[in-house]
Amino acid sequence: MSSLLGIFFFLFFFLLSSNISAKIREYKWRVEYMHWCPDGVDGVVMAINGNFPSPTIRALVGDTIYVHFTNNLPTEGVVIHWHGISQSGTPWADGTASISQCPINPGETFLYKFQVDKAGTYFYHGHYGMQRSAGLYGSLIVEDEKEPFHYDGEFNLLLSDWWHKSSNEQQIDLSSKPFRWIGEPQSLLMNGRGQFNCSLAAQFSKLGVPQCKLRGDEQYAPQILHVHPNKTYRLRVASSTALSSLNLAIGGHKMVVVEADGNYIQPFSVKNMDIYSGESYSILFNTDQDPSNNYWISINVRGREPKTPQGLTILNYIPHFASKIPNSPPPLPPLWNDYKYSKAFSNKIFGLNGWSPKSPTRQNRRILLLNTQNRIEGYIRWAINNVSLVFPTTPYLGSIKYGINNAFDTKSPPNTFSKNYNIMKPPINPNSTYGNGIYMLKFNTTVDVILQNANVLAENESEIHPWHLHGHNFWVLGYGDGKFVSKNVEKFNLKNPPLRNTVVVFPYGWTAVRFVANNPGVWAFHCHIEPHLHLGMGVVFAEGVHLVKNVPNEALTCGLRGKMLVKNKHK
Ligand SMILES: *[C@@H]1O[C@H](CO)[C@@H](O)[C@H](O)[C@H]1NC(C)=O
Ligand SMILES: *[C@@H]1O[C@H](CO)[C@@H](O)[C@H](O)[C@H]1NC(C)=O
Ligand SMILES: *[C@@H]1O[C@H](CO)[C@@H](O)[C@H](O)[C@H]1NC(C)=O
Ligand SMILES: *[C@@H]1O[C@H](CO)[C@@H](O)[C@H](O)[C@H]1NC(C)=O
Ligand SMILES: *[C@@H]1O[C@H](CO)[C@@H](O)[C@H](O)[C@H]1NC(C)=O
Ligand SMILES: *[C@@H]1O[C@H](CO)[C@@H](O)[C@H](O)[C@H]1NC(C)=O
Ligand SMILES: [Cu+2]
Repeated sequence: MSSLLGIFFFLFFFLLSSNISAKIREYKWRVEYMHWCPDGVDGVVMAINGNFPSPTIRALVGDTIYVHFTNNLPTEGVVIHWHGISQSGTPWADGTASISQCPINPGETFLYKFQVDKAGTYFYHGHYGMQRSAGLYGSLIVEDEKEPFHYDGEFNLLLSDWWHKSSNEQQIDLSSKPFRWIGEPQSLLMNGRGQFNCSLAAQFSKLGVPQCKLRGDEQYAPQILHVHPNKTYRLRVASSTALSSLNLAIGGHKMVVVEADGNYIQPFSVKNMDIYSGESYSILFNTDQDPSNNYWISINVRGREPKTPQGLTILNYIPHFASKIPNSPPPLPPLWNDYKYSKAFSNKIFGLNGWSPKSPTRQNRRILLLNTQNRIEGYIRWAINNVSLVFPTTPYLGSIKYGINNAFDTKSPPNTFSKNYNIMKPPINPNSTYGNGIYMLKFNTTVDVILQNANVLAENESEIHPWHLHGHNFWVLGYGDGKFVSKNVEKFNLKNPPLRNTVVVFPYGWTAVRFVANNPGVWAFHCHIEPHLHLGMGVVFAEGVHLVKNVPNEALTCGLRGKMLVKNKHK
């Protein structure tokens, strides 16, 4: 019923204004738990209006999105983050619990209202606890009539990883003493569909896994991509994985990468590509291969020793038979720990001249953020400059805007880490603490952040961390190996750095980004690996909060702000 209403609203507004002026696109959504079978094993997912993954929003640049979001989860709060949307003027709609709003209580409806001011491939997802891992994600696509490339048709793949253990249990495992790691995912999903106990490519495998049927209406049956020969297609791809870094390939077809995180980039051609959690890309491919054959589309785990079967679906040329296994094995992915390969891919991405704003030539402030894995009171945590982020009960946006005292630690976390820290060796680090202090950025200033990777608690191990910034894009100025030193600045790319909202930090390496603090609000900057954020791997920036206007009361009525409103009522 609600999804029908959604379609009705959509058609209504679509027909109402057939000119190019911006539209309102209105949706009525309810989120609930639902039995589902994402990979051949029955489980429970978080679904919106009965859909897993959640419904796709398609809009035109400049449109305003209204989502009447009802929480039908029996006992948990919920929020939705619109990943990659600037939320300029609507920081309360960013959908981050404890930062931009209060969790929406069971039974309540919250209205998300925001403008999509930039074309691109985006997605949305839960941002409270580990609700993204529970399957709360969907695609958000913003179109523009003017683009720097041409294509005849398009597809959309939302990538994710899936565990058979519930996200609630995973969350408890991670917060336990002794620590219990969640392990590698059972399957990789494309648009919510994967195969756990069978393989589409069984005939090419020596592992003796059973062959999956290709025809069927199973909930986990792969979505086959049907193409016409001699055309150009756009493949939109976004990664909502909880843990996995991925490599994507289309057997027999070259891919030209043209968009990253909603920003046009200088096109470059590859035979496979890396995609980290929180990133999105558009690639173009030509259907120039033998149309009588079918081709694999595959995703493989990178950066962690793979214990998860590759995710597969099929590219089929119309009018040939779709349910036919390709006649050769799936494309061979790069070795999981071939970081040189991954770095080469990241270093091919440049901003497209004339299509994205230029980076300011100098910064006003540089913040160095060292990530370490620590033990705090026997619990395993991640810390940034010795502070492991724990969210306060009163959302920062409310406590800052309304000047509420004691809502969070007003002392700013450290701007840097000690020069003699050995990133190759995890020192005993008794100084790490839980904290909820934030970085106050002077409005309109240019900020550089250097993300510094280091060893984890185990010897000789360092992990990939894709960092995502809310409310802004940043320019990626460069990557390097080892410890960042000030002369690395000389090698920053100020000519054509790509603009993005998510960037990877390679093992034992650093990554430098630059952004302008010109979006009034409070914004998370964090590792997009869900268990890492849960264990404290993030920071919070605030800028120009006094300029924030028109915050709906229901966004921030909880914690100390809730008490304040009750008190005023009784006066
Ligand atoms: C494997 O998948 C089949 C359906 O194809 C199902 O009947 C069976 O129960 C599954 N086995 C396991 C161990 O999940
Ligand atoms: C596609 O283009 C090739 C080369 O131009 C041509 O030989 C072929 O017949 C075309 N195929 C179709 C189905 O149009
Ligand atoms: C902890 O930090 C404080 C202040 O930064 C410093 O004085 C102290 O030496 C540190 N302790 C250790 C064990 O490094
Ligand atoms: C973090 O803790 C270590 C050791 O406990 C200390 O040497 C270092 O100075 C601390 N760093 C910061 C930024 O406080
Ligand atoms: C912020 O910077 C922009 C560009 O330099 C300028 O136009 C604007 O007036 C500034 N706003 C404030 C409030 O300083
Ligand atoms: C870690 O690396 C060092 C230097 O390469 C080596 O000597 C040591 O054995 C390694 N430790 C482990 C546990 O692999
Ligand atoms: Cu991480």
